[in-house]
Amino acid sequence: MPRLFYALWPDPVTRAALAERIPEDGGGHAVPPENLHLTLAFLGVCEAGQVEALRALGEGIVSPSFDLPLGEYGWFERAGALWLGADPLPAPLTVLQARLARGLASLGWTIPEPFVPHVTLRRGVRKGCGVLPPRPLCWPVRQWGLFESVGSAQGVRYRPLALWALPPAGPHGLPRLDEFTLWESLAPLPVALVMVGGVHCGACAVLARVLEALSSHKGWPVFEVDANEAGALVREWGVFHLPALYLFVNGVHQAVLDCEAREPSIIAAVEAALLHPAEEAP
Ligand code: 2AM
Repeated sequence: MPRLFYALWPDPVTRAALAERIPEDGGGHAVPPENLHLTLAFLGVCEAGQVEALRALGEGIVSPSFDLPLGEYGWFERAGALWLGADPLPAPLTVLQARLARGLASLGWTIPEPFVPHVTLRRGVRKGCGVLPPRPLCWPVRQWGLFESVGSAQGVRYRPLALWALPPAGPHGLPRLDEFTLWESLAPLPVALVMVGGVHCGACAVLARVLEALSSHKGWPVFEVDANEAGALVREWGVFHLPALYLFVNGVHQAVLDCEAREPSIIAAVEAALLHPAEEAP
């Protein structure tokens, strides 16, 4: 039965920078560079039949990318783990982890709180070491995934079962889409909301916050298209006032949502639109 966890997975440059910050004389043993990661949720041993539901959960959580500053060593006494911690904690990381924990709760898992984001560098360390703080490091977090921990004669290795990209954030902090990424991003999603907004549009900022909360409560992925950038898309869709809100089902336009920027109104509009055949493409 697989032993599973969700984690942020570093790019090769960040991985090398993390490896450089493993103290040489901390006791215990260093984590092999290829294993360095940041755990979002540890699930432990699972039934093989649960993997699909866990993969689907991750697939549906679309969060924007972010930069993670890492600048402090920390130590877990019980686990004997020496780690590198995040300070300050970027809001998109808190949001991603909270959405994952809520999704897992709905599948019956309880994820211990509080979430202490950390990259373990050495294990079996008996004493919190007095090493000086490392050179600060900024991890451009662009990818996360579901992993299996596999034991071997060479020690434990982590095998990705699914990897998901974190798209760049738009002007209002939602994952950004443009004409090139729209189809690829929306196709796997049974329900997705796309706001077309503008940089200096106050009503767009308000709607973005409502969509973010709604996404977290309902599990519906939300995106934004920057009207100033995606001119071709805006013309094709005939957008004439901002913000405009669209519902997509597996990458196919389902409806324009013409409703108040309040959670209950949007939920009612989505649920009503899902009962009807798809409208013609905008
Ligand atoms: P760690 O980095 O703090 O040691 C894969 O084993 C990942 O899951 C590791 O990153 C590890 O966190 C975490 N993990 C392993 N056992 C755990 C446990 N019992 N509780 C919480 N996290 C655990």
